[in-house]
Amino acid sequence: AKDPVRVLVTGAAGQIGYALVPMIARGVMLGPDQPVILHMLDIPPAAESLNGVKMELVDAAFPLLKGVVATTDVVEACTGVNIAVMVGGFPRKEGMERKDVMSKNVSIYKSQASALEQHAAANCKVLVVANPANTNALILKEFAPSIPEKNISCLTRLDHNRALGQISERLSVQVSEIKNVIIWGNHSSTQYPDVTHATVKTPAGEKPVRELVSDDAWLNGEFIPTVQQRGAAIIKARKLSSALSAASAACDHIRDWVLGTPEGTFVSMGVYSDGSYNVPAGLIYSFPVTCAGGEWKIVQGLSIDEFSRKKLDLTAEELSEEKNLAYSCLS
Ligand code: NAX
Repeated sequence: AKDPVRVLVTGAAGQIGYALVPMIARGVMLGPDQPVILHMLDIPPAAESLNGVKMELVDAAFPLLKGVVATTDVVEACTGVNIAVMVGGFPRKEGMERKDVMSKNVSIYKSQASALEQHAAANCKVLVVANPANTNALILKEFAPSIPEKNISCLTRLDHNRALGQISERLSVQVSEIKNVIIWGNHSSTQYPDVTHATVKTPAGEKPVRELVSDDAWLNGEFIPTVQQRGAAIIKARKLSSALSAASAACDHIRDWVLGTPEGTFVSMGVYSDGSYNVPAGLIYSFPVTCAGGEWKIVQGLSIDEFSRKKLDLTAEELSEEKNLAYSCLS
């Protein structure tokens, strides 16, 4: 039998946490033969509720779940973890300035970076979900200099999956037949959902999405803001933000990173830019990646037309601004 993998979920008493921990305990994230030990962190006001989640995990009697650590102590939470899913953060409340929210999250991610750096297992993989996800991941990277940058990422897989969902509905094809959509940039409304390289498996072979949809006005028009603003549409409908889809996407992200992407398929991950596609180096930016042997690699050589170029640059500009704002909160 395999040794258990320790998975940290911060903000585990929150909405996404409540949807995510049972998925991890059932093997959705790491596979049906991989035992896990869950580490759940939240803040003291949520301690009782966190303990309630722990009680439910016990009651669910998950065969793969070999232990649960539920704590408000960052060091205890981070000790020995192999995977860290950072869902905890300070939410933007009505009337709050962007800078104030940024400042709260910068201080959270700065201190959690140090705890991970000092206490997590060597080669721990980190996924930041909490918003502003890209910039929180960047702060975590900066304040955990001994964690290799290839081990730090942020979640844009939900946006990626939303794009697959929209194409699936439009073409009335199964989502499993569609691949290689791309989310470029920030997990925000400036992200660029790109279908230029996406294909659909049909009885007549693989066809480009652009050929099958054939309505460029829809692909370059409505489709893009629908994906960009899907989070807001969910809030409007549910009066709560996306949770089950975010949890599911976090599992997809880690599963593909650890176990690999299928041959010829790429997925979107927010990762440290090396300057690929002329995206400024030093930002955490969502790129198309393939994964093998536990490592991601940015897909190279995709053509970028003028329409796409503008959109890649716009979201990079927003990320540079966020980065500056985050740094201004440090001083
Ligand atoms: P909730 O407010 O339900 O849960 C957040 C939890 O984090 C709370 O239990 C809170 O007590 C805890 N927390 C706060 N500060 C903490 C700290 N310093 N250490 C540990 N825990 C802490 O929010 P939820 O709906 O679960 O969303 C969580 C985060 O995910 C938010 O930042 C949200 O904006 C972000 N999202 C990111 C998405 C993505 O695709 N990247 C999509 C979904 C979601 O909007």
